[in-house]
Amino acid sequence: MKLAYSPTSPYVRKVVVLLHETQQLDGVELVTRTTTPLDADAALLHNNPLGKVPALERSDGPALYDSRVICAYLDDRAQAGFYGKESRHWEIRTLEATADGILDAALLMVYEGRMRPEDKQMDAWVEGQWDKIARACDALNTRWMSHLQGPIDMGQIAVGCALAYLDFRLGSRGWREGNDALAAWQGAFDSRPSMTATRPPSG
Ligand SMILES: N[C@@H](CCC(=O)N[C@@H](CS)C(=O)NCC(=O)O)C(=O)O
Repeated sequence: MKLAYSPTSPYVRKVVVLLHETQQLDGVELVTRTTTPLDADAALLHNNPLGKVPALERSDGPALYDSRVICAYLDDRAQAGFYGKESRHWEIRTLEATADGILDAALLMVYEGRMRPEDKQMDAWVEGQWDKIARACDALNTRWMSHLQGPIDMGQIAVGCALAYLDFRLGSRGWREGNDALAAWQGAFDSRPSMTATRPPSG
């Protein structure tokens, strides 16, 4: 299998952390793709018409895209149980959706600063994205700690990657403020070998 990859993409990181945690790295070649909303990587488009990473090319079926789909596929392939069963399954999916929502808002903030000319940027819109992130961090800190402290699953991987991305791109916003339990959890999760092996390059 070939994974359309970027070392700085937090969505790709979710997939690669799962590959580490489920010992599936050997079966997947990482193929670097550089793509933005303004300049899609042409080589990526036959695997993902949306022009986004990650996308997973398979020999025995059509390419898969969107990190949630790829992670569910890889979990099933390894029979790893990272999506749990019964009520825990739906908790994990909601936790992953919360983490991905943090990422979606964070990426929009980053793109606004990078892709849009300065005179067209809209502060209120950027702050609206940050408000989503702040509310989601508060919800994780107040309602999700007991789940986060349980056995590792895909929800935890997604939250770990989302919080690390906030540190990477929006560190000055200070997501830890008022979220002590979440900050302590993140500190421990971030030192897992799968997380240290997938740190984005600085810059
Ligand atoms: N929902 C997608 C989001 C993927 C995504 O937005 N990836 C970014 C890189 S971090 C990308 O490829 N952006 C290019 C674009 O938006 O055109 C997923 O979970 O895989």
